[in-house]
Amino acid sequence: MKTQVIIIGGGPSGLLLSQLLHVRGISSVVLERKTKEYVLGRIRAGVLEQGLVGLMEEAGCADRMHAEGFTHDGTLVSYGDEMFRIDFAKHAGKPVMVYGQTEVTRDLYEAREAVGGAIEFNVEDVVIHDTKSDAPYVDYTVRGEKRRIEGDFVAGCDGFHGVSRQTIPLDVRREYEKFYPFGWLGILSETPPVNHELIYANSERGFALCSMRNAQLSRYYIQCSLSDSPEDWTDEAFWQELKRRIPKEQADKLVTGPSIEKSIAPLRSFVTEPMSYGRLFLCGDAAHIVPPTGAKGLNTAASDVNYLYNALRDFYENGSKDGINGYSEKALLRVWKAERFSWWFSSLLHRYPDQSEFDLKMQIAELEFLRSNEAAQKAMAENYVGLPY
Ligand code: RFL
Ligand code: PHB
Repeated sequence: MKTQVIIIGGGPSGLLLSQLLHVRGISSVVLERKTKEYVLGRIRAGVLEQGLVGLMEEAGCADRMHAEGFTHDGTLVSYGDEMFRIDFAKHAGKPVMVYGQTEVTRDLYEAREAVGGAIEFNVEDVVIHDTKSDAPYVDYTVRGEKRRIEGDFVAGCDGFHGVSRQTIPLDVRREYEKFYPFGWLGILSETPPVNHELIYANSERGFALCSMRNAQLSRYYIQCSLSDSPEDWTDEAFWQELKRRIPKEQADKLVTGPSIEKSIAPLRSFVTEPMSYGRLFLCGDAAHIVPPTGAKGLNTAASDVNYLYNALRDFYENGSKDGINGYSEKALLRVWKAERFSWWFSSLLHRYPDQSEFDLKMQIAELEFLRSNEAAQKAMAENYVGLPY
């Protein structure tokens, strides 16, 4: 089999890239390790930057998002019973879109299927070859049958546990990593959200986040111990703990109900450099991970896709290699800024086991500075809605 761009991974990065290339007449094949149902079963991101919304529009996949998504002009930040709002519209001139990653992925799958886009599911044993040449190829297995696909380029969109990053030799690759000594316990429940905007809460008992998917579907998170498992937490215990971590005024109006999903995610910051090796280009979680505080994971994946898509267009439409040669450097500049913001916002809101009394005072001073200083609010808002591509 032959194509122009071989895409490893059928998550949001791989599907978005594939659909954008299709719009420009560039062919691709997506190789996905799991089934479509499995990919759509993962409950993940919920907040989209305008950059990603724009890419979905360019890909011709934004109609349902515009019909069903919610525009948010600000977010609330609380500490104890204190609460203040960061106004995105005022300070950054842009809103964010609340629309689940599951729905983004579903829309992209539908668009790929509608035009007969090639996606191979259940692929195993993916091995990427010859990315330093002009003719890379990928070997893989489907239901025991060995297959090979040849292309001009390989896009590694296979997430943190994929093979693409590992294809870059260790003497070329440099990895930067930070672990956080806690996780997020998240639940999805068919209840109306406690507030029409998100609430990021710092409390003595640890972080909490009130988010949503729509008017009848809420997503809540609480900071938990890394040794906890979701089964340790009954729904009742979760709601009780959440109520203790958000301002009383909010806790009193929280509508609780049975969870329909409950999971724990560890928090980590991770970046690999470079993000390309010959004709292999890494996008999204394959190259970097952020802690979810600040909602930058999917959005940073989208900005990588934006740079790679434009670089490939420039190659096929104008014969220019400047974009593909500059991809890694350009993508990393923005990646590190998203890493900084996610690390800063995480540090501001969580309880760390080794925090001293002094450290706690610093957190509160920083929160009060943010609450009272317009320049700090502007910096926060600009980062949250997304730095320019
Ligand atoms: P994905 O989504 O992991 O998709 C990679 C795909 O590659 C497949 N794969 C392979 N395929 C073929 N061969 C192999 N060897 C393969 N190995 C893996 C996998 O099956 C999978 O389908 O990566 P991608 O596309 O780069 O997308 C990244 C996003 O999923 C991720 O950054 C976000 O979900 C992070 N994130 C959030 N991001 C935001 O922008 N806003 C948010 O509000 C937000 N909230 C979150 C989040 C992530 C969370 N968790 C669970 C990590 C909340 C949570 C709780
Ligand atoms: C979510 O709705 O899942 C969500 C929202 C904001 C975040 C992280 C996750 O910062």
